[in-house]
Amino acid sequence: MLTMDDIIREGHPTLRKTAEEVEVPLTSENKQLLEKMMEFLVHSQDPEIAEQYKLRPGVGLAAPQIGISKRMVVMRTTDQQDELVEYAFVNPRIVSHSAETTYLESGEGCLSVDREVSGIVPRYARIKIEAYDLNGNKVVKRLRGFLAIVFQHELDHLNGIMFYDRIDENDPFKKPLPPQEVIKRNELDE
Ligand code: FHF
Ligand code: ZN
Repeated sequence: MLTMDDIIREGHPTLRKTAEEVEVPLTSENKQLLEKMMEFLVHSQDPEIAEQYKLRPGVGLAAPQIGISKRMVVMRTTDQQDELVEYAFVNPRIVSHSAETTYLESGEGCLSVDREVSGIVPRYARIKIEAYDLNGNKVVKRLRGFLAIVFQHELDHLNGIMFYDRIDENDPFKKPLPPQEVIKRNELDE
């Protein structure tokens, strides 16, 4: 099983690389890897197993975080109807997104970051994604809310981006402008 010892931490060069596209359908090796990644999330969310192995509870994991520079991610959390959602995505991408942005009130954390980094991490509020699943089937989904945020955090790992790269360094708590608040030029200025 995967434990925290398998997770590489910030400073490791693999976290800054662009991960490689994965061949679809998956080789049995890549399929097993995704299954092992999902098993880590299950274990990390089980209070007894997490305590026993000192796992940090995680809702997502990207292959580069275990030192494997491949475009594969897993997510496990509940949706807005409180239903359990488990996704394993290969070569995931965002095909379209809202202009509106959102962020987690409490900020983000990362299994590869052993410190608190506070600040607003702006994310698209709604995304349409394409990916392949474990069986090599193409999946198209629309995500919103926490699921959309987790997906974008995982996709960033495939592109060498850490969540704190997206925090405004001069004003970490600056709220992103909603699109409906684009500032209009005063008509009296004409
Ligand atoms: C987490 N944990 O899973 C964080 C870290 C926004 O790339 O968010 O680094 F367990 C993946 C309910 C709510 C229950 C939150 C994406 C965060 C992804 C993993 N935990 C949670 C929960 C959590 C990272 N990661 C703090 C470990
Ligand atoms: Zn992370």
